[in-house]
Amino acid sequence: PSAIYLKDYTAPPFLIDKTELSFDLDESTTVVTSRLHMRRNPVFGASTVPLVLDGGPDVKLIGVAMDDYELPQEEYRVVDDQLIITATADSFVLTCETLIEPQNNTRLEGLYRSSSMFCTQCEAEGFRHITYYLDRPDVMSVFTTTIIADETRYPVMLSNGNEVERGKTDEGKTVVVWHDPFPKPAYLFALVAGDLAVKNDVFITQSQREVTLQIFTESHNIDKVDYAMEALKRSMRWDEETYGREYDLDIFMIVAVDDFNMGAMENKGLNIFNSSCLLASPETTTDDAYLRVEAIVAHEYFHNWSGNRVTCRDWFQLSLKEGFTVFRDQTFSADMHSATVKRVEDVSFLRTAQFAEDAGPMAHPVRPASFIEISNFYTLTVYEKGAEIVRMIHTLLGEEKFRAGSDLYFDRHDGQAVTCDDFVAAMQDASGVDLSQFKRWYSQAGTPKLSVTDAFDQALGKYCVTIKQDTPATPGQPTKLPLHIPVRIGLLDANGQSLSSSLDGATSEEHVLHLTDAEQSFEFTGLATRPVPSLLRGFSAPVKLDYNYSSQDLLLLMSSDSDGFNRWSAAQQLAVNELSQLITQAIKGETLAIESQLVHGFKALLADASLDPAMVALVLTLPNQAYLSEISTPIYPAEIKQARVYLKTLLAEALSADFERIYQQHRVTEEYQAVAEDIAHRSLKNVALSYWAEASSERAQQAVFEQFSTADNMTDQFAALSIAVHSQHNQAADMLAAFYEQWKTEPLVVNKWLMLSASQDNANALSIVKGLMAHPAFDLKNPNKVRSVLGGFGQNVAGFHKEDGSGYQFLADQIIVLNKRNPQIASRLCTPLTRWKKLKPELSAKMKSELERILAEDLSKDVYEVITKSLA
Ligand code: HT7
Ligand code: ZN
Repeated sequence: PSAIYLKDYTAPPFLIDKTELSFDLDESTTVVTSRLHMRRNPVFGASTVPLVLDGGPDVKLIGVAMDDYELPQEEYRVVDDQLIITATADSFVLTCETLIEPQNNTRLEGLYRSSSMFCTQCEAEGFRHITYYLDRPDVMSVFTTTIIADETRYPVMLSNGNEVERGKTDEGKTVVVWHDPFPKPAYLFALVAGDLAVKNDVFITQSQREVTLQIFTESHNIDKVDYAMEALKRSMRWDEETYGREYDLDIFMIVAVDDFNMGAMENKGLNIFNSSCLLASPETTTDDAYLRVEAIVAHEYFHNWSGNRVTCRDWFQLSLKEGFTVFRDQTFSADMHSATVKRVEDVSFLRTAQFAEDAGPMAHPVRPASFIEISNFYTLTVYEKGAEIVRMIHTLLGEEKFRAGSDLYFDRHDGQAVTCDDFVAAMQDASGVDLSQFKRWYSQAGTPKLSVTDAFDQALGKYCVTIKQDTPATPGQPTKLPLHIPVRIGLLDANGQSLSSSLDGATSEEHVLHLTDAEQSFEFTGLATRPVPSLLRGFSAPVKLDYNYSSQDLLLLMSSDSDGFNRWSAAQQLAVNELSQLITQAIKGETLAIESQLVHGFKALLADASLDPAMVALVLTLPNQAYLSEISTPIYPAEIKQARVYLKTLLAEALSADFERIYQQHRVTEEYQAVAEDIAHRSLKNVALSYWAEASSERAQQAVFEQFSTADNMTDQFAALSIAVHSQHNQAADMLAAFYEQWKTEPLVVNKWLMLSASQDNANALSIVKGLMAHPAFDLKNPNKVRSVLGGFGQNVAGFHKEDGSGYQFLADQIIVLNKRNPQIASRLCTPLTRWKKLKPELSAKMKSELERILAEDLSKDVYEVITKSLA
């Protein structure tokens, strides 16, 4: 397989003004007829380039006609899945008849079966698995879709836009016609047919139009969509109020499907969701999952403007819609709940997973310069770092100018397929802020490191901060240019009071530094004593920060900083410092021992009843295995785990009475509600229980078991079960078995059980995981189940990183099996193996040899790209 390059982009030689599709649905062979109203693209002038349409190996061509003249075999050819027609008029109607086999489609791209329904997934290049087409986002067309099916089995038949006709064929099949008036690329096409239940609602837009809202699921799940429906209405209102964006069709539909490669898909007027991202009920869904449902419903809805009305010119511009839409959904969730909690969660995820991607062999810019398989570029870099870029623009412009920029962007480009440069240009034109250097964020990969030093001149009351920026080399990018980085900063006195200071004539308690040079100094005046700097408040840029904070400074920031994010960040840094000492001791084979300052910090935290319990829970949460691995070179997985367990136990023993008190104080006694206040109490109570259970306390063991047995909601029941499993509770095995028995008819809960079971950290981990894959609850066709078991196993230090390499070998075996069946899922499973260069030498060699073993197979483009780049 070969790469394609952004620099080679050219406009499409042909356009498709109208697309008429007809599907005669059948599980084994569906007949697809397309009538494409095409013309040569005028930007090419008089051209004779042939017409080349994209298809797939699973599309069987029956016949081609041009303006109703059936083309003889010699007038077209199919080469490498492309249909090539040499002689065409300047404008014509092309008719194609193709056959596809939905029930044999295990890739879950194009048209496929999930349970007893038909559904589609066309982003990025799935439409070509349905029929021959110009399958690229800059070809936008008005679609009319006819669905023909047996109504007794498929009473619900949906596509984009509005239903405009319904009738019967001579054979008694039902015919439904849908028309979408908004031109769209093929990746936004959708079709669903099945025996589905529906929940109806309405939304009145700001201009008083009535929009019908419908959520479809299989009938046994329809009682779990109320939360998603409310979240949808909140999202629609928020987008009107925050961005002035109103929904444009008369109907908005969402369908839940069980088999789906990703979370959800924003098809115009007909979103399709992985059921795990839509369904919610107190008994079966945890607080985290409720919040995820709300965020994903919002994300897909927001795409109606940032993605559908204004779409991407080409797939290199993916972050144009994804980065912006993630930023929009993050802000929405922050507005609905606690902004600080949301920011901590988002940053924690970014620093753990995106930073690791940026430091690995698949590192790429937010706007990649090349790819072999675009599905591999739906990454944390494109999504999460892309959102950070939009957030930095927001910081640089301020709220009002940012809104002016987004208004200009939507007005200027409505109905167009555009680039990241167009987005930045709109922001710059509307605000007058120069973003020319800032644009480097889109093209430079790697996480910049800021090294900060400071000096205080007592006589002049002057405090000088010097910041050096450095972005490490990444594949294909050996050297980097300085970026324009907004650094939000505040200063504290020794008592933790916020200090006012002057910088470049502006006096304030907080400043935004514009770091543009490789090294730059900033002078703050008007200070009586040496301050403690609170750097990078709110994580104002996606960078690594290096400043030599003392433990005293960190304790001060942790207790007193007016920036909630930095209070959390200081606690994390203190924990990282202590864990690093312990990891070093473990690597040297020494007995672990530490004089922990965190004990004092936590003690004060637990005594302060005025704090937001959700924030306290986050501060108490030690940096996880993945984050500690990201900041370690080389990685010693077992020693990191040992250090974490040691520190957690030390804190648990020292503060056992405090954790017990907090556990009792924060029990929510009212009926379950997924609202911020209750979520906050549950999170603190369960973090407290997880510590208390680490202390050798009979009462704690009992509390875990009691919570597991009596909980009336999944958050508490699953928290107790996880604590039991991870703290080696003597009833853990019985509890796991009881949990499965209780929930075996609820697939989404069974997935949680699969994941927890696979993550059990013990010597038999591998045989447990093999047993899970042979369990009747497992299904290799279902990505959620594969992700649960293999994802859980990936977090299992003892099992996955077993010294003999058997964990790596097992994962490689699964990748080889899935490579042909579902290339997208197989490729994502490779991620843990791509970190081989960072592991300690003995493990590194074993991982590498598994990558080489995979490479010897006949690989899909998806897996080939990840494996070759990892081995390069
Ligand atoms: N825009 C959607 C991306 C997506 C996708 C991509 C590749 C393969 C399968 C997929 N399913 C959905 C989801 C989103 O970001 O909103
Ligand atoms: Zn998206």
